[in-house]
Amino acid sequence: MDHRHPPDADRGELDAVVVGAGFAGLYMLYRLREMGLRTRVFEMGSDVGGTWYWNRYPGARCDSDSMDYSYSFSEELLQEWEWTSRYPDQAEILNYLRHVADRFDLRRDIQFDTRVTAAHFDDTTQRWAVTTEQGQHLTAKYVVMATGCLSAQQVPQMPGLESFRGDWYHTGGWPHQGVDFTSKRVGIIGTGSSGIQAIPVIAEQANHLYVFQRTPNYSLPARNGPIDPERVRELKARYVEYRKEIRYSRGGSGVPAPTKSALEVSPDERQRAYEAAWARGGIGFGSTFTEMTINKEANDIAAEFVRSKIRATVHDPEVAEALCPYSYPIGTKRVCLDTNYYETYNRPNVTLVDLRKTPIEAITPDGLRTSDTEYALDSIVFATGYNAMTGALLAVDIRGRGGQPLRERWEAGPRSYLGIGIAGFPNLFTITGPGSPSVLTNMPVAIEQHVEWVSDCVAYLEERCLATIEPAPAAEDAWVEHVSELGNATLFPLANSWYMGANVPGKPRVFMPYVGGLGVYTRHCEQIAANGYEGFVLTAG
Ligand code: NA7
Repeated sequence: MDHRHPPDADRGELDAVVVGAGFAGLYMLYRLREMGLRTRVFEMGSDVGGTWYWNRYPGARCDSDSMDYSYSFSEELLQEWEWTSRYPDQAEILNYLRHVADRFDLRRDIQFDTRVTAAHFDDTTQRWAVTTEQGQHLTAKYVVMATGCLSAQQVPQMPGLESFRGDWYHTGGWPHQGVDFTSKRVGIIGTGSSGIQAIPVIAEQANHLYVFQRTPNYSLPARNGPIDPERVRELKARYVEYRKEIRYSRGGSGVPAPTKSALEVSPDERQRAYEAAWARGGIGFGSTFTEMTINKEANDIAAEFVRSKIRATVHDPEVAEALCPYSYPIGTKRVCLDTNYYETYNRPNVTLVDLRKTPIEAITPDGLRTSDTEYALDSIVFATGYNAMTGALLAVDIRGRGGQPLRERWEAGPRSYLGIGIAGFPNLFTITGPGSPSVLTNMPVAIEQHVEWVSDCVAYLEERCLATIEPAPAAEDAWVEHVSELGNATLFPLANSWYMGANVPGKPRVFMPYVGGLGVYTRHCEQIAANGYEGFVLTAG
């Protein structure tokens, strides 16, 4: 069967439309279909996978432990799936998601190569009218935006890009056939997680790699390798239970919660603990001590430890210094995990260009010009990130009650109750939307929690023959206030990060994720549901 055209493609009346077929959309479809709802998923890509469909750049790999980076709703799936490395790479995760789609026969309700352009709520019929780029018009009682937090690519407006005679790529839209950089002069712009993963791999292939760095990042060694069979056995012996436990953890992963403050132990003990975390590798470094992201003094110690490692790794002291981050506290931008990132600057074919000293002026037909040099390049890689958390939602023309555009509603920053619902936008749900723990957690775990909450909510409405649910404006205001208060009590607002919307020109500066932890948040959501969807307004049919 041609999966791009489901047999019921012409049927315009649906119970639910789901936008996106990544981790969130696939599971949402599974749950809604289980309830017997006529559901259609629209997906821009030609296959399932979301982030892992698009991000095929060299070195693309997950920063979460593979044993935590999967669905937990099916025990058979949990037990049977075998990961090969400590952190799964892009191809392996994509295979996993394809396997899930096939195993649960999800493809027949997914329409690929289809971008949803608009979703308008009709006050009279109380249904959503959904339009696709292909000109399809459908109606649905529910719309679930499973569009991802990091899916709207950002290619910076640089003068001259259209004149460039070579090839250019964004890491989040990598050609599926791959790119051969052999004997090429390559320039990469951006040193976030994507750049830091791609740089060592491209450097091995390219004739010369120029890294154009605006802000250095804190990167920790991943220490990736084959998965430890002993750990797999141990976890699989109690996998379901373990996965339930991590839903109530702070970050949705098995990283143990710290118990001590860096400031209450001796400098020797601190050093030993950081050395041990560095040797273990992974994001656990940030959980060595309790208050890294709330106390500047504790943060400074951790940051200096990482800088000392950079200096010890990079041979040229000037390059090492340029790679050392000073301008924001560690952890307030997404910490990166790498394999040989700093070591790569010891290669003779790699040059670091510090854009703080010599900013980019233009892309030229033959390369890139900074304020003091013109670099001849065959290829340019934009590892320049995303319009995070709101970009993909606002790319769709969403209008709620009275035709109010979401773009207008969110002009001063996203406003949402729990990061799930928006006042004035009935029966519209956002999976891991702004105001939920989302990007501060291990995503599949946060996604499962949201999808299950939303499907329980839909079941509640269906069982009671209710027409709509939406947040009460007062509850939404209080949640937005709470999210912002928690964020402001941390060091996060000190960084110009994508968490703050600071990487997109003109985007309101608001700390978007909920920083209180997934466990606290999950319990709160459960309580709200148990209290008959407290803070939401429900209307009869
Ligand atoms: P990020 O983390 O947003 O990194 C983007 C990088 O691109 C960052 O170093 C930026 O520097 C740089 N950038 C962006 N625009 C420009 C311009 N105009 N000139 C020079 N440099 C620029 O995106 P990633 O794709 O690496 O990672 C996104 C998330 O995916 C990651 O956090 C993980 O959660 C997975 P800046 O820091 O803004 O100075």
